[in-house]
Amino acid sequence: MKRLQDAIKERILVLDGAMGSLIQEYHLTDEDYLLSSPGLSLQAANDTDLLCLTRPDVITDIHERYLKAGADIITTNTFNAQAISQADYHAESLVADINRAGARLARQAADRYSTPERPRFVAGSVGPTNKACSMSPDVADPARRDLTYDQLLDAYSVQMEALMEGGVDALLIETIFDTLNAKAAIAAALGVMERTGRELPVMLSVTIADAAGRTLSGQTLEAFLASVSSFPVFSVGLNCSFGAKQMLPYLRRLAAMAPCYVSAYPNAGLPNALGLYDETPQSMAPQIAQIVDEGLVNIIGGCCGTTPDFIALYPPIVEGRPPRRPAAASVAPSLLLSGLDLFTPLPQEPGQEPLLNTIGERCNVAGSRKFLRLINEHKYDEALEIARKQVNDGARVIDINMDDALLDAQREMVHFVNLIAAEPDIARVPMMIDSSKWDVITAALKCAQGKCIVNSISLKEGEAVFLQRAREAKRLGAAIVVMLFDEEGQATTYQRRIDIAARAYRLLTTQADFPPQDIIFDPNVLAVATGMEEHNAYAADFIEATRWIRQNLPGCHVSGGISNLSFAFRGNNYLREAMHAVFLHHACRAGLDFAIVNPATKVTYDAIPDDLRQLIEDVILNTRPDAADRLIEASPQPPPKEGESKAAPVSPSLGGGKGEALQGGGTGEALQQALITGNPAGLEALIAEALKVYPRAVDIIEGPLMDAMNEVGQRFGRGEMFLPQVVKTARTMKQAVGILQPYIEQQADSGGTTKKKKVLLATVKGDVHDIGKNIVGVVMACNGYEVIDMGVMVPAQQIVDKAISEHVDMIGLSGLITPSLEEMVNVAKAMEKAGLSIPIMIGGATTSQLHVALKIAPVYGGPVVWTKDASQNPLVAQQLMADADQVHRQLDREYEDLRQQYNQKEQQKMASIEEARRQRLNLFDSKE
Ligand code: THG
Repeated sequence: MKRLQDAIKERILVLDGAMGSLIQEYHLTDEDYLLSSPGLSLQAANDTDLLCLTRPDVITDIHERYLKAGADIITTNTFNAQAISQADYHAESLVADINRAGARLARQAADRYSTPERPRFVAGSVGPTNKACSMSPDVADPARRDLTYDQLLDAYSVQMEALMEGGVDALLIETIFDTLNAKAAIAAALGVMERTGRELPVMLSVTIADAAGRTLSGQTLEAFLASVSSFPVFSVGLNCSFGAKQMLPYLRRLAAMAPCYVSAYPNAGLPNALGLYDETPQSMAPQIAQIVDEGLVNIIGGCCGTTPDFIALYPPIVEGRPPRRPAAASVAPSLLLSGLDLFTPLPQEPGQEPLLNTIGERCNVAGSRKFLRLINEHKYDEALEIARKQVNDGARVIDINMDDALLDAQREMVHFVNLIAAEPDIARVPMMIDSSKWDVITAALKCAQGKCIVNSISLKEGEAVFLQRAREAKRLGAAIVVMLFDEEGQATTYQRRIDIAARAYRLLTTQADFPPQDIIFDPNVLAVATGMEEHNAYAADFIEATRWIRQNLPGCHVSGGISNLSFAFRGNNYLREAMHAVFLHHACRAGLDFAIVNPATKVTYDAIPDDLRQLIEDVILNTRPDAADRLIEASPQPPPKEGESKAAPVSPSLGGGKGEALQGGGTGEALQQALITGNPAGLEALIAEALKVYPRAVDIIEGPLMDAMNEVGQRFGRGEMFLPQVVKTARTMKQAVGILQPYIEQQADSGGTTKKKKVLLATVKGDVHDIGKNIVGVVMACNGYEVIDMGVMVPAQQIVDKAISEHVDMIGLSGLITPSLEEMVNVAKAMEKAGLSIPIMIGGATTSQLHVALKIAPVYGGPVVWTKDASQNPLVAQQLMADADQVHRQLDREYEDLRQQYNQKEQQKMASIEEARRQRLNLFDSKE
């Protein structure tokens, strides 16, 4: 027997007409519905799907009338047969039976009318349910949802499995009014097929809700198509709501774009004032003929108000007509994304200035203090304003990230994504769901009707996890960012970047059947001009890797988080923006087509003064080894605007305040000056002087040198010094310690303590970021510590074992992503269990003193110190080595205060949120 997939290539197929209007002709009574199931509510007398069980003769008769009329495909009487709709009738337990019976009745009827030349097919009817998954049922509470994706997925899975058991040839997901409901239905279909090992065509049919051609949930047809573009869809079409005439313009749009077969089954016109349909079979036929003549469809049929008399006129219309060919199979498919509107990447014209698809970075609790504060204080209206402003500033996609140690990231993400759905001017653009927690990403995707971008997956945890997440993202209808990490860690060189990209591409396209156009590689934008030579080639290598990826991995895209580039210059926004502009100028020409940026950025490449642009270009393109120094030296400030006086540049001069630091007179001061400016010239002489003043060489380190480092740390904290300057000072410190070393050793022989203290450093399990940790390593080594660096992704037990076998004096734990915070707690617990009490230093972007106080310190008996940045480590270490107990006691007091303050604030916060809620409710009450 020929399959549906073959028949549709040969001719236009006719689908049956309405079921409901025919059932009325049989004048059924309540008993007809309730016959076999006495437990049902009387309401069930409206539940026509029940007739599959109670009056199979009626349903069979209707199927046969449509088959006689010439329908090639008949649809089962199961439109509402899932647990969500059936709950209204207390008939949830009958769902599987209804669908199995419904499918069998249609199957038997179709088989009776099938001939080898003209097989008849059964499409299992799957309606949208009576609830919308992406809309709130309550205007006062836009984030509320009465139905979740997972509930829908479960309900549809039961329905579809039973339909398949009953023998349908295809699953028809119809009258789609909310794309999120449809995505759940498609995922259910794919899931059931995977479990049962049987594949069936999935047919989609959308209903348009307004004159603007949008669905009830607000998407344009094009946006809808983008939302389902990840799925293997057999056909897509329109049904219900409109008559054929009104449907025509939308059908043209659909047919122009749909990469699959197209169907249409319009109503018998628009319902009149009495809810009846005015079209007759004779008035309808010419309208159907026009649709067919224009070559728009592969399947044509009828919806509300149509009867076998209508359908009988359709076969002659399609007879001999060539079926429509799916659109544009010849051109390479493009990345399609959507919010309420369609997103396609901006066209890159050869010879023209490349166009960048900007992704707004500001809705990120890790990247914006303001956004973090607003989310923390539940000021969602203001948080939404940040999203809105980005869209107004030209963001084509918005990135959303709720990864913060003290937030319930999943709850906040779901809440925010749901809130955005109620803001059409924000929801029109696609979302990029940014989290290092996979569960947060999937939870967010289950709230979005548009096609989102997952940010991100990587090979960090190996191929199996990578592929599994890619498949899950695809099943949820999303495109993906692939960060160039592997089991070894982050790719920081050109070669590692392209090797990992090639491997990821091969795996995705061959093992996960992932569409190349839905892959966005992120070759890691890393901070340059940090003062570490190893970082000099980061930007240039990113650009070259981008070029290679675009030339060698067809179809895919490249993106990056641009603001990372200039982290070394925090505090100098003008310079940061100028660096971003120069970087983008070159990266775009190499093929970068997406970028996560601040869309409000004003500095453009052309507006940067030539000399400054040259300095920045030297850094970005890594053209000379002293590029970073020259840029730092220039300490660029924005060109003065008219009427404004130029801000005084910040210069690292040593200025008063720290009287104590000046102990040792002029010598100490000069030595400090040398350290703070990172200028090693004359260091030997200065130390020789100091050795005359200070009794012991160690005193010089513990006195003026440490004070200088302290001052550096504070200035860095105030934004008066940049990271490269800090690293430079650490290098000078190292030289100073090197000069002092022989003296210390000599004096140690006469009783001093000189054995180098050992510090163990590790980036915790699950995290591969090590740039910060490596800087700490350099700074600590410069300060005379023996550093044992265990690298990245280090399991807790290995840290404990190493600490014991090496008799280390302290441990530094590093991590950048939020899950690392939990892992740090694990490490502390493992250390406690092993009976250790050596100090732990905690550092990394998402770490905080509050998190240490709330979560880490309480599980460990030794001191746990949070270090704000690498400049702090030597100071903290020195204090710890001098008197750990005293530090510990002080920390305990500080942490206890923090915990109390936090608990108080939380209580106040909850109280004020509760109060706001009460006021809102009052508002609505009084409106009524
Ligand atoms: N690749 C991918 N995703 C990413 C990144 C990436 N997501 C996060 C990040 N990197 C991109 N987003 C930001 C957001 C803000 C900043 C940097 C990157 C930033 N913020 C300022 C700061 O920290 O100095 C502003 C601080 C404030 O306003 O409070 O620089 O690389 N796939």
